[in-house]
Amino acid sequence: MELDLASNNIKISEDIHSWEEVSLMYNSALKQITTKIEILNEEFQEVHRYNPIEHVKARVKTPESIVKKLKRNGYESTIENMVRYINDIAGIRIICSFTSDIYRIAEMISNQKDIQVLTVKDYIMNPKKSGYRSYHMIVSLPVYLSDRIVNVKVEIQIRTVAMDFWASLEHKIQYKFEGKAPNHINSELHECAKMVADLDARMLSLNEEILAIEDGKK
Ligand code: 0O2
Repeated sequence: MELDLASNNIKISEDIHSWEEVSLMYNSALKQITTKIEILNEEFQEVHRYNPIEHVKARVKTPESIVKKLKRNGYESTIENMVRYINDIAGIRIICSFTSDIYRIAEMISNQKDIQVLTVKDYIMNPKKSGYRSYHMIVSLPVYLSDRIVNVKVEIQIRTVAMDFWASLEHKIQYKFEGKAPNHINSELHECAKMVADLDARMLSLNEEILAIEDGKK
């Protein structure tokens, strides 16, 4: 039997009864995707003598923050609504050095046959009003259980070290002020976001120059 937790037209109540079962599916999906990413990174290191990925963080969203997000979006707190409306119950964040690595990694992930890309939000090409920059993908992948295959959604956020530094501080600030930070803090964050974008661009061009020099020596 194949159960599709990644589709919006599902009747899951008879198949999944508890948070423990939901959590098992999402944890399994995260394990699979983490392994896939490790393999891609190791292969890249082998072929190109260079690691595009600095580090990876994976987490299953806590029931408390799922309930909060459901409430925020006007949905009742049911298992069915969690699975249907919350796209980031399983989340993985991939941190790399350069913006070019982000697109390279996104392409490598999309090319995997058993991964279906459901949506892409490119907040690098189109930063959020807050100044937030990152590349988001919602993907679906099959988890093989003893008696069924379950397609599970995972949110993948890919960003540079600098983007991650900014996003962590901004998240902390918004949490502290419950989303109503004073104007001068928001505009300072906006300025910092511009500096981060500039830093990323300059570091990338510096790296490309170094690579070109190395290539010239071969
Ligand atoms: P938390 O607490 O980090 O989990 P969707 O998830 O697609 O249904 P949304 O919010 O439209 O809904 O998706 P989007 O824009 O792709 O954002 C998803 C996640 O990206 C957020 O999850 C944050 O982790 C991160 N994010 C988005 N915008 C910002 C921002 O302005 N600043 C920071 N620091 N992070 C951001 P959650 O569930 O909102 O929050």
